[in-house]
Amino acid sequence: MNRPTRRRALVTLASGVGVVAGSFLVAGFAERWVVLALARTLFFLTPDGLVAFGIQRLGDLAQPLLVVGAGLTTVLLFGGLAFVTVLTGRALDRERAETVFAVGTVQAFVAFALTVAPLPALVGGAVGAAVVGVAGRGAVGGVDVARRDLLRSLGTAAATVGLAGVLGVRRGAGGSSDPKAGGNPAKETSDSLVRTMLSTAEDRSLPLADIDPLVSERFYQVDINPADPDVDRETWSLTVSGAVEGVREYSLADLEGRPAEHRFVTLRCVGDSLNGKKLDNALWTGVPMTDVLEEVGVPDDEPCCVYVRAADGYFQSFPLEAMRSAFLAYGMNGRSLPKGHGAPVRALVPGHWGEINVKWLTEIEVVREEREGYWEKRGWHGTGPVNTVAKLHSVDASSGSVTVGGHAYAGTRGVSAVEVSTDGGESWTEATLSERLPAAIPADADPEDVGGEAADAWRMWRHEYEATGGHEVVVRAVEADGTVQDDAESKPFPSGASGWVSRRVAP
Ligand SMILES: Nc1nc2c(c(=O)[nH]1)N[C@H]1C(S)=C(S)[C@@H](COP(=O)(O)O)O[C@H]1N2
Ligand SMILES: [Mo]
Repeated sequence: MNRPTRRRALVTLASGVGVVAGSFLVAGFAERWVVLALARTLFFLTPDGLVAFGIQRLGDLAQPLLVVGAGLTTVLLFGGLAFVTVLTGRALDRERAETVFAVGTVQAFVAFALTVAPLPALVGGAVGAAVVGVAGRGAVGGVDVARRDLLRSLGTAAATVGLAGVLGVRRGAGGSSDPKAGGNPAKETSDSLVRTMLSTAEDRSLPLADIDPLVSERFYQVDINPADPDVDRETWSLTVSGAVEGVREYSLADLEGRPAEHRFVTLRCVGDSLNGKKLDNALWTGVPMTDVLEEVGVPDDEPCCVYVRAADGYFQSFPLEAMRSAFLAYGMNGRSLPKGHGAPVRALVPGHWGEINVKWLTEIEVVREEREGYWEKRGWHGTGPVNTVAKLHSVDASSGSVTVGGHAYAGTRGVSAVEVSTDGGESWTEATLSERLPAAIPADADPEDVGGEAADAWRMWRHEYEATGGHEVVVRAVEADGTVQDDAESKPFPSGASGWVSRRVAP
């Protein structure tokens, strides 16, 4: 490549960067951003087998890598378009202004084809054209491409990237109206019943270093797409159809107008590693699914299953029996359901792996045969009940004695004890266990009525002891019926991690 061509290639590559940054200025980190639109397209074109392999191999890195890969591909794509347009302009002996305009038009057109969003596409094309435009005659028409042409282009592209970066940080740092599931919600909500529930959870949490109390401060998030879908609360609806006596469609107002309840429910992802952190608990507000199923009428010959769809293209199928005990949640910790956790409405299915707790829910179809869900098509088996686990996330050896602790969860089987061994599994002691969280309660109940026991919530455990040398701590949960957690070890893929968590502790 001679020098002018090399410089011209760099100018047009900078133009590709300009498109990416310009589109981000308007779209933000959403599907309307060219990079995520391309990521989505690439993801859909990738065979399911390869996706499954990638996710197993890369785990939590898969999604960031996909975004970075799509980002580079987008820059190359729009840079390439600009390069070809500039060469064509030169060959046809076009005016400089004409070529610059053509660059922007081609880029905006292709961006629109990818995103189907006019504004991010237009702004992307405009910045792409500007980056080429500022370069001067040489880069577009003439033979010589001066150094300053290149510098101007790179400077313009870099400035747009900087602006997009600042805007992105602003948006991320509370610029959005979306409430995050963090902080101390008990102090913010005006609902006295919710406040009572949340402060009960706070009071029952065990004092342990480095871990969340009984209501998670940061609730994990697992999604098939890098960006959450934008679902309009006003036009959103949930259709319940299939093998039912009468198909019905519910608006958010319909659901919010029904008798509601508050429930503590814990979620765990089937992809969570044995001592991983994809296990969290919240207080949810919504309506029991039984009420809805009664209303649509399920025939007596009992269809086996449901098939559920969501606004992000996600789908799952699981037993109708599990759906009967489910909950349609539109609130979380006293606020409306955050976008990242499925706004406006998600399903919560007690005791089952996270994946069937479908977010951004739009359709429930009662069906007579089991179908494959999104993850099942990719080799997972995560539609059943969770495995029992006792996590070990808190180790504090800063004062004379050692304190270990964590959360334990057994789905609807319930945790009745956690046993700890500090000698690698030779001998076992019962740990201190947090009191059970209170049971589900109607939203119009009196705060005095808070009581009973949550059917599907984790507990915290804590154990303090004296130790001198390094040693192996092992923990296991005991279910409510006395069953000791299985010690057989398995990896998360395909049906969830199992085994006893153990960790070396050196005081
Ligand atoms: N629509 C939709 N629902 C979804 C998912 C998704 O990608 N799309 N992910 C599922 C998975 S794998 C899990 S573990 C839980 C996680 O819920 P959370 O993100 O609120 O923690 O949501 C489930 N529901
Ligand atoms: Mo999951």
